[in-house]
Amino acid sequence: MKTDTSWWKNAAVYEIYIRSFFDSDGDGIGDLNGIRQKLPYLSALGVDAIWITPFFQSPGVDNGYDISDYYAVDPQYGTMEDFRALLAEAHERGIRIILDMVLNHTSALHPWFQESRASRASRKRDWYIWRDEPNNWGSQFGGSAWHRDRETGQYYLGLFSAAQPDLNWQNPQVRGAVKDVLHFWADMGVDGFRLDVISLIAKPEDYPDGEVNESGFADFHPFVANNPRVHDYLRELNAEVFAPYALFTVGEASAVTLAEARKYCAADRHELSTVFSFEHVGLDGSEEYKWTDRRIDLEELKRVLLRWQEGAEACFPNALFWCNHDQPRIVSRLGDKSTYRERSAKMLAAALYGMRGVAFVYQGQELGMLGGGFSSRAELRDIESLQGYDALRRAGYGDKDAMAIVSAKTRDNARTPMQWSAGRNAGFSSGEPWIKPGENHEAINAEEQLKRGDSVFAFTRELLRLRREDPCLSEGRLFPCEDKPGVLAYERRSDNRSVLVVCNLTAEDQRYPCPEGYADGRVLLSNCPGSCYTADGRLMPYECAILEKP
Ligand code: TEU
Repeated sequence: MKTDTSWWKNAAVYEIYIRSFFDSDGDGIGDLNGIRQKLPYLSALGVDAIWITPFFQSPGVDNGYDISDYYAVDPQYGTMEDFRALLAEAHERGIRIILDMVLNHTSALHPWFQESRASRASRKRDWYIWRDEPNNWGSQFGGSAWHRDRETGQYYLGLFSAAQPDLNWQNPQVRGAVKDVLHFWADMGVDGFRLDVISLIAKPEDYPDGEVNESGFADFHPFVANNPRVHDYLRELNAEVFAPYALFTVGEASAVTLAEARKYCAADRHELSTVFSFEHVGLDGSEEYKWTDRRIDLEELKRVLLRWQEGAEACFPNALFWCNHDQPRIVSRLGDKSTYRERSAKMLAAALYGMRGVAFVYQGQELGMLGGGFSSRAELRDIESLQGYDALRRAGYGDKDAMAIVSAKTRDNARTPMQWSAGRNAGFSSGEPWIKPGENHEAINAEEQLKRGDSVFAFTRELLRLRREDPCLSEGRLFPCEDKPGVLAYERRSDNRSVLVVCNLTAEDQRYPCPEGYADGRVLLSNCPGSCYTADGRLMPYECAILEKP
């Protein structure tokens, strides 16, 4: 039994999208040995843990989020021996490993589903969700959420796609099978799980029609997300797996409110360590219907971030993230893509990781990587984006307009190869990469940034060090400072110290007089060396500073 249960409370967890991280064998696809080779890089950045996206056997319709064998490593990512070697070497370096478990659904090729669909009388029929008639819910990746099975004449629920049938968690045999999977990996020594769309596992008793939106279907989230039974299921997993192994768990909680998040995360409820909520990144509407040109409003963003800090405070550490493998890159979204790229990338890091919680850094974010700049359908790889593009075309958009919308929002933005060097394929692979590398890798890459003291990498490393070593930044309560449009400012206070985080979120100068007591403050971190902010209260475009009260 492990005893260290609190290592994660202000940890830095680095997300690796395995397919795009580093290809060790030249097949154009990242792999486990690729991750192992880059452990020194991750140690240099100073991360406490890595979360690796699914590398289990899968037909790859959703790049591994459609698992056909939870006990096998997909050969394109390596072997079980490779994984054991990675685990051992990471642990030697003090880096923990978090696995990404997709338990809401399996692949349609999983033997459980194959058996379930074989006949209405199958012993595993009830392992999935079958109905005679569909309702009007749409699936996340396009079309109906109900998929007709020709052989048996019924419809099965696949909230994401037909290739990803939803498991029926109400069936105790299903929960037993899920726990077996978790035990298997926990026994091997992994340190935690990221639980894919865990807020969706408990389905409602009935399946009422909803209000139809731009997609031509109704959004299923209001009916499925956070069904009260999800908490029973999580308590069961916690008692039998998470607690006995002292595992860190982060649940991906689509459509979670703060009140719901408290239920998932409060220590006395024994469910999860923390949850990803999407309210801040969903301010452009992407959680409801993604394919519009709506953008995130900065003032709303500030309110949401601060509300989650305040609301989580006494209860659980927030999961702090800007980016993941489903979200467009944050500099492309909220920062400046040209003149102030590095400065805005650093400011965005300080704004978020200055807050209380677990810091999640997505691969390439520490370099200020940008989105993919996709210009044609042929360049897209993601099932959601391909279906989104086709739906826009059917709705009457021309190719250029449809591509403009899809290019800004596609998940492929996050999935272009990690930019290791200015060389061929950004140093990601000696073969043909499965997705096109970012055109900007000559300017934005790890090799170049590692040589430079003022890089985004160096800034991120320093920020993570401060979070680790400064009790005020790890434990201190957060107090928002006076509000001014375009500026995010808050104080962190511990018993005898106070630290100010002040950020100009805009490309314009801002006047924000230095809050009382900080005019002579020591600069712990700044993205504008030589700035006169404490003296004149002027913040340059995207300037940020972390100051310690004397
Ligand atoms: O994502 C859940 C999900 O709904 C995302 O599609 C997300 O909300 C959306 O992209 C934001 O606009 C998880 C995984 O992270 C994703 O990669 C999988 O495709 C999905 O579950 C299905 O397993």
